[in-house]
Amino acid sequence: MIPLPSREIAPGAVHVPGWLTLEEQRRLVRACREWATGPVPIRHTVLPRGGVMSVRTVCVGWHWQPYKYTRVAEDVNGRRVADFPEWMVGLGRRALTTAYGEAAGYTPDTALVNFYDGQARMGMHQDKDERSAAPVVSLSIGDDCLFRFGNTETRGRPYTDVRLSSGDLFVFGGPSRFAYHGVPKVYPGTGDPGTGLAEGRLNITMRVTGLR
Ligand code: MD3
Ligand code: FE
Repeated sequence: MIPLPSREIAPGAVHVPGWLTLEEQRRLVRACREWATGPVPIRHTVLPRGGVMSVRTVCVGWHWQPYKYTRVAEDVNGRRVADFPEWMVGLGRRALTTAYGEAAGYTPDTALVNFYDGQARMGMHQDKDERSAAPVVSLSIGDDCLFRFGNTETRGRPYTDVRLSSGDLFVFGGPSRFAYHGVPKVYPGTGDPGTGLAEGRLNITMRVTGLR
């Protein structure tokens, strides 16, 4: 096997283009479709000050709402979110092994699934609602996007722009775990319908909440 070339964008931030096979992407699309229907349906998250996120999100394991994790989706329908499946723990460990050469003790317990239509964006933010500094694993499926990876101090420069494509893996650990990041643009029509996703972009992030 020829190892896929991977690129360290910043210390602890490793991009592995084309990591998922088309078959793996198809399986993930199927799983996300199922989660999107319930027990807690996919929705646009409403922010505390009334804004509405342009991406649609469904959570597994723990429900994220700005800015906390709960088992029950009080802000949607009061149901408990779907369990975090064991096969996703395995996928998360494989991702860490690819990026860092080991996955010692990595046990993700939540996944946020974000769906982007052609107009959706995600502003620059840090992920800091987790009580753990364990790495975040990100998987992209469908249309390409422009991903902006910044610094830990400010929303602005310096940042690095990376184009993410279907099947790409990105792992954010170590000094990169609390960096600002965002998605300023999606490129409609660039995805392979063979993934099962006819349009738009799916991003799955696995995390360790540190909660129990
Ligand atoms: C860097 N999602 O769900 S994935 C998010 O494409 C989120 O849907 C974007 O930002 C998306 O919070 C970007 C890349 C990503 C995800 C989590 C990170 C980069 C990260 C956490 C820490 C540092
Ligand atoms: Fe994020």
